[in-house]
Amino acid sequence: MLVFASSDHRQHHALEVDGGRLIPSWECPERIDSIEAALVGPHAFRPPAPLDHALVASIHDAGYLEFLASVWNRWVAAGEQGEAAMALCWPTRGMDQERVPTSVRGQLGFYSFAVDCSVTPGTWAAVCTSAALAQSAADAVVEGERVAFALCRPPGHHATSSQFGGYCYLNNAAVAAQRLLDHGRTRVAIVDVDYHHGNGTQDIFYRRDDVLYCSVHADPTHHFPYYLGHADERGDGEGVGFNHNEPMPLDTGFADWSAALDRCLERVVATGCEALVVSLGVDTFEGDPISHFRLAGSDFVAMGRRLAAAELPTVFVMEGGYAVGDLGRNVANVLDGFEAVTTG
Ligand code: Q9C
Ligand code: ZN
Repeated sequence: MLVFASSDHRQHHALEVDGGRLIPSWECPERIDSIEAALVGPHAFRPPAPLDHALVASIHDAGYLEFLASVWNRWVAAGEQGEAAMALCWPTRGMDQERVPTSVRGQLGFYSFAVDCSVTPGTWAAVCTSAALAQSAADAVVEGERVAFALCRPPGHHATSSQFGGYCYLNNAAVAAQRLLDHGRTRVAIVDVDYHHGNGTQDIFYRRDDVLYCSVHADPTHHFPYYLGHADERGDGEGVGFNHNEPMPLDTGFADWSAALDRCLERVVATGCEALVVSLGVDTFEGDPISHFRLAGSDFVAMGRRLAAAELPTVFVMEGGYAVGDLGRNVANVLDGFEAVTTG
């Protein structure tokens, strides 16, 4: 399989607040080392093409992009201390959610939704390359590849058009889907198999009927991102019927999980999608340190087989997965399962 990858992700190594402590983020550079080590050999690595900033601007708010590009330098210029720029206050109920603050601290809250996500000196460079990987994998599929894999880091599915959070800054899956639409596909499906609901992806496409968003994830009643991802969220306006959520309980194993995936894939077929973007998180793994599903390593092979059975040109975009020691094998299993179907 074609794998789009870059070492630029190393420039991003953030901090997060977890359990009342400031720790190095679970979303760490070693994740990519694990995946690259498992994919080298049978898979062909390619660097990304330069990022098409107009493509990113069709997904994200102009003010947000300007903020992300400049926030680190502004943080330093404001005399702030420490290794990372982090938000401490957000415009929630009862506050003004329209007026953009002028201060860097005010803007950090305005343009984010969770304290698990901070900005470091190399964050902007890393997130641009991550989005470029998704763009390049989509281009490979446009040019006729059956499947391509974007080894994105940081991940993207929690990023909304104007907010970072959940380790995500730019929405790589949305970039890939939009690229496929811009090159002639009339309807694209995003199937999100990450443990967490992709609130950003859902929100970006919620009022549109050209992108079907389907997700199997931990019930937001109890799990991050808490405030989106319920089964009754089906789309709005033109987008009614083009959003499909499968919230699952704690300790869900592959039998129930894969039945939910199959319901998603039935929606993909029923809505006439011409291409598939998979938001590939493997934090559904039983050994994941921050998640609570029970998928075994071998289940990821079966996952890949089921995704291939949709018989659509497919772009895999890397999302979560934090069991660093097993991460590479779990990802390789998905790709191997997919290729076992497509190459007979
Ligand atoms: N105790 C993705 O998988 N909260 N993001 C973690 C840890 C945020 C996960 C708290 C989890 C975000 C792409
Ligand atoms: Zn996740």
